[in-house]
Amino acid sequence: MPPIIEAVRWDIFCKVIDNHGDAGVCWRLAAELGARGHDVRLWMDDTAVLQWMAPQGAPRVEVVPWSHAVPDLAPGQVVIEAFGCDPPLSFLARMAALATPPAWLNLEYLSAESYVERSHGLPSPVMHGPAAGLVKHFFYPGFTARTGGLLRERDFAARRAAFDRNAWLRQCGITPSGARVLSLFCYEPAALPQLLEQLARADQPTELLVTAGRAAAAVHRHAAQGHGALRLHFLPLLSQREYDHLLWSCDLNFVRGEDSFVRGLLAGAPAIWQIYPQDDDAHHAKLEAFLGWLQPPGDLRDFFRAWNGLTRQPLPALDIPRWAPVAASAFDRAQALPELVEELVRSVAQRSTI
Ligand code: TRH
Repeated sequence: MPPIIEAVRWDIFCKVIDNHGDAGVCWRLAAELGARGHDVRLWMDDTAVLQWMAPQGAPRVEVVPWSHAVPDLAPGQVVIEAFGCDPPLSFLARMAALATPPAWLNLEYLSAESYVERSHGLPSPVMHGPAAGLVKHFFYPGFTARTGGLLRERDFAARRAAFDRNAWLRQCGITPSGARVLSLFCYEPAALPQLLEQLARADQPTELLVTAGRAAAAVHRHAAQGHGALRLHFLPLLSQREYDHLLWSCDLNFVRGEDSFVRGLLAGAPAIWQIYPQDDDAHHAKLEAFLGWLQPPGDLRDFFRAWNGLTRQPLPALDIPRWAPVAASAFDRAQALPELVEELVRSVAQRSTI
């Protein structure tokens, strides 16, 4: 049995590049470490997003504004650098000066690609700068037993079991009826007008809950109001907890980026992923790798590809009853993956004398 570390202090560094994913992943990790008894300092260069994402804060988590004037704080026993964001030089110097430097992990992006298993846990010796001589290690979330897995809060199942879907939907002005309920969190997919048209023309009515920000702006550009069988609801920015409630309430969720994508999988209903687009089209291989893991039927695979602009084929018709068992199986498999916080703690314990 690998050694398990006692509760220690973690420093998590997060730079907000764009969108909400960097902050979303780091906040979720910090809050879950706090819930498990660890003390966490979350260093963020832009904390504004937390006002709506986590207005309630979290026990044992202190947010440290990360600006040019770096606070003079002694490093904790573990340093997490999220997505290669380069902690401040003065902090690295303090790490190197310690008799027992902190365990240092670079938390990477989630992918189902095969390089993840190869790269997970690899050392990256630091050759230059104030941290020269220290070694950081890569930590990759992923979809196999040989990766860092996915984050699942310890209280996830209990929260889910206590959740009242109908009451939550009523708050949004939706009374349970024969309509299917969908949520939309996306960038600006070229196929969005097709989706709206498909829903408007369908035999079955649809309540579409549109998240605030880019998704709402994109829908506004194409359909200020719903028509035909489509009813639109524009949501405010939700806290992460409320966003889970949205996902748990819907028959199908459109998700994007990384964190909402994982939450969509864990919600257990079909989740259509818009992957974060990259200039060199690296996201194409990333999407295909995930489809390899999901093993969807042909029309669902085609839907993913068309939604992400990998093909110009028309969007297939949404077929929630047929896609639901695929989502249920993905949920079971996601539950069986390593749990990310446990894996982080385990990997720190293996590499340090803490
Ligand atoms: O916002 P994103 O597109 O973030 C992206 C990706 O993470 C991408 O990989 C990264 O490189 C880029 O940012 C910089 O999607 P993501 O990852 O799903 O993050 C959204 C977060 O916002 C997630 O934690 C859920 C949360 N959220 C809320 O808390 N309330 C809301 O109302 C909504 C819509 C989302």
